[in-house]
Amino acid sequence: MQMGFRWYGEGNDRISLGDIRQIPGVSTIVWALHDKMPGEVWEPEEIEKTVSQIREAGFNADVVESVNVHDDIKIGLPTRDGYIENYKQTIRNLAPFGVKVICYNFMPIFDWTRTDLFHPVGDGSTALYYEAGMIQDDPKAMADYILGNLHGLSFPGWEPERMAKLDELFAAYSDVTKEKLWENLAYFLEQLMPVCRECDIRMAIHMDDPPWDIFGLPRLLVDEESISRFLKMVDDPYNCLTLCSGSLNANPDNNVADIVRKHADRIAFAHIRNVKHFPNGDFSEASHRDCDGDTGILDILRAYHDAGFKGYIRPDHGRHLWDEKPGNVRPGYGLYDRALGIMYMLGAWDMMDKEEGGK
Ligand code: CS2
Ligand code: MN
Repeated sequence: MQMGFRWYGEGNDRISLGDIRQIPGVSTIVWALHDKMPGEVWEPEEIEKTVSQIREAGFNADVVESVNVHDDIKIGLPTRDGYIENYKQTIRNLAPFGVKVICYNFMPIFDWTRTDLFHPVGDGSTALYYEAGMIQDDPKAMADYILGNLHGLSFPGWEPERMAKLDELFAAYSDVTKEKLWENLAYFLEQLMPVCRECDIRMAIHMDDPPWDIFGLPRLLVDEESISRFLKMVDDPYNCLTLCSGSLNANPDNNVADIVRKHADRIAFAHIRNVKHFPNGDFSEASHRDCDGDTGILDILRAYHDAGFKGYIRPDHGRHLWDEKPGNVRPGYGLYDRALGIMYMLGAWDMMDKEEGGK
C-alpha cells in the first residue's frame, strides 16, 4: 500500500507540501490542475509546474484526482468525441510524469452532496453532514449553500460557472436514463482503454456520493452489484475503481470490506472515510477511528491487507479541528483530522504487518 494525501495546489490550499512532509508515511501527493475546466487538455508545461513542486518536496505524483469528465460525454452528445480526444491527450501528457492512476467520477451535474459542511460532531469539532429531509427538490438552494461556504476556494465538481447554468444542465440531462448513462460510460471507457494500456495509466472511477439517485438524476456506482456490472462491462485491467468507503457506506447496507475482498485486484485507489448513521436516515462524517462510525474501518483495512493491496490509499474527508473554521479550511480537507487518520491507518497496518511477520 502507498499512502497518499490530497493537496489542492499552491495558492489553492492553505496546507503546504512542507506540512504534509511532517505526517509520517506519506509517499504520494494526490493532485490535480484545479483551474482546468472539464474537457480541457492539460498541457505538459502546466503539468510539469505542479509535478516538479511535488517532487522537490520529496513525494511522487503518481495519482491524479480528478481529471473531470465533460457533461457532454455523460449526456452522450455528438460533441463528446472531441472531449474524449482531449481526455486521451491529457492521459498521454500525464504519462511522462510518472502518473499511474487517474481518479474521476461519472456523476451527473453534482459531485458529493451534503446539507451542512460544518455540523457539530459533539466534541467541539465539525464535519460534513447529510440531512436526508433537506434533500428534496431544490438543487439550486443546495448549490447556493455549498458555493456560499467555500469562501473563494475552488472546489472540484462545484465550479460556479457550471452551477450558474443549473437549469440548462438539468434540461440537457432530462433524457439521460440510468441505462443511457451506463452506455455513455462504456463508450467513454472503451475509447480510453487502448491509450491507458499504451501509457500504463489506470482509470479509477470514484463511487457515487451519496450512492443513490438525487434530484431525479441517475447514479451508477452505488453498491456491489453495480460495481460488478461496471467491471464486467469493460473487463480490462486498466478499468479500475477508486473505492471510497465513506461514499458507499452512506448506504449502511453496503459492506465495503466484502467489496474489497471481492474486487481487490481492480481497486487502484482506496479512499478511507468513516460515516456515522442516525436512525432517521441522516449521516455525519466521522473520525477514522473504527468505533466513531459505522463503516467498519478496521475490517476494511484488514481486507486490503489480506489481499496484499499494493495500490494507493488516502484518508478521505476529515473533520475540522482546533482552529479550522469556515473561511480558513476547505470543507472536509483540513490538515489535522486527515493526519490523524493516516496515523490510525498506519498503526493498524503496521500491526498487521508485524503479526504476519511473526507467524
Ligand atoms: C470527494 C470527491 O470523496 C471524495 O474523495 O472529495 O470530490 C472526489 O474527489 C471525486 O468525486 C472524484 O472524482
Ligand atoms: Mn472519496
